[in-house]
Amino acid sequence: MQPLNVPERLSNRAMAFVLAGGRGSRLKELTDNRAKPAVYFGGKTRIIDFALSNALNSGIRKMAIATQYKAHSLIRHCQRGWSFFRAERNEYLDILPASQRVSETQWYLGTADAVTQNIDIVDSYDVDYVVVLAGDHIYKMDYEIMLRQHVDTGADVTVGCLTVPKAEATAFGVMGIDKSRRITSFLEKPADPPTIPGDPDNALASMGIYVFNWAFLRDLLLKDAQDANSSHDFGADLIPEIVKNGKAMAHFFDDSCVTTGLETQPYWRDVGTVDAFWAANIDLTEFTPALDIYDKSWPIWTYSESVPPAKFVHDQEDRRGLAISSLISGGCIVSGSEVRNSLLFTGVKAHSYSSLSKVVALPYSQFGRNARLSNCVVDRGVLIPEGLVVGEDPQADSEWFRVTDTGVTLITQSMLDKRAAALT
Ligand code: ADQ
Ligand code: ADP
Repeated sequence: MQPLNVPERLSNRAMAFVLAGGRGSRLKELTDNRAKPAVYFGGKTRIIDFALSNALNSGIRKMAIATQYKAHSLIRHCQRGWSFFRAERNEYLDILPASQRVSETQWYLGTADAVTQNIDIVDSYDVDYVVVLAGDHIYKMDYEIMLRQHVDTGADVTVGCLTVPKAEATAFGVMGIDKSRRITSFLEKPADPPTIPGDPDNALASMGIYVFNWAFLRDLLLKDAQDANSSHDFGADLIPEIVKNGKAMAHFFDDSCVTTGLETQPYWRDVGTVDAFWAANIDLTEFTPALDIYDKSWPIWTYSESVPPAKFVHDQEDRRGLAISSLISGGCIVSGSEVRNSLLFTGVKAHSYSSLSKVVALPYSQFGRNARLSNCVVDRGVLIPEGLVVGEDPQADSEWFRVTDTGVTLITQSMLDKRAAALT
């Protein structure tokens, strides 16, 4: 019988190396005690679940997660949610805290150093390709397609890229390419980003996603480790070096993003600021959100607590508990309270006469009686006192809370504690 001509999935011979060590300081107090990849998103998941789910859905069964800044919450989440990989099936998931593995004085320096310090672990996975991912973006992407392009073009590195407005491009690696999509220039976070020829408003930006042949990357990392002038960072050092002396190819996100009929545009968000975090979460409450989190063909896996269903209570004082155009997670109780255009994570309680509008409430936050909040992000476990009004007078709010330029208010427990101490 003729064998079926099914191309081998390259993901079988690849691992994902997820960089999850950065703080994400523009998220302000939301990352005081947790790294950005551990920040909650979308009602049940955390930011890192998107990169890990993309890898899983792409067929990758070997993953390593490098952690550093305030890693406890992230490590706990990955251990609880992502511990189903089985060595007997040749599947691995290792969490690699920066623990001075190489020298007694050094934590991970740059992003490349996070891989260098774990060369032995990558070696032990016995893979041909390494897909380097950032653990801090929200998107759905099939890395198999990017791996295929990498192998077909014989590149040393393939860099994921997308188009961003010129004004935003200062936060990215910005590249120029030729007709074959070979990268001809790469500038890390340029003050004046070069734009796409014929498109003066936009630049071609690196997503911080790279595919390498492991043998090539291994040599390069060992060389880079000896270079006293290097900051040991992919974007600042390694990618520009390959562009100059090797073959670096651009892979367009549009070619491998996963979309459903609901999504009219490829979706990629860096929810790295309080405004962007709030907006991307609130967008999920829209009639047609930009991101389809109900897509069964590309599930976003996570650790999820076992909790009872959300409950809506018509209270004893004849007040209805209701939620309109909102996402309400398990374990929530909305009692005699009105919730509109809001996203409530696990275990949130809204008590009688409270009202919430465009509020992102992280797990186990509670809203006391008569509290009235709009355009807020409320941190995990925060107890909003009875009668507190936020979102109607930004100047008054900013005395105690963090109010962004566009009028979103971030509330944490320590802000409330300071306020309570000052008012008594
Ligand atoms: P940056 O946005 O500056 O640029 P960076 O701080 O390098 O991103 O973080 C990338 C990822 O690595 C994040 O997931 C972060 O959590 C993690 N990380 C940071 N430092 C780390 C360390 N020491 N150890 C382990 N993990 C670490 C990069 C590229 C740009 C590209 C953007 C896209 O340098 O070229 O355009 O990502 O967002
Ligand atoms: P999660 O990210 O799961 O919501 P928490 O916000 O509860 O987790 O905590 C994140 C990490 O920060 C945990 O390691 C927790 O022990 C620690 N932590 C939380 N609050 C404080 C605090 N006020 N001071 C010091 N560490 C804290």
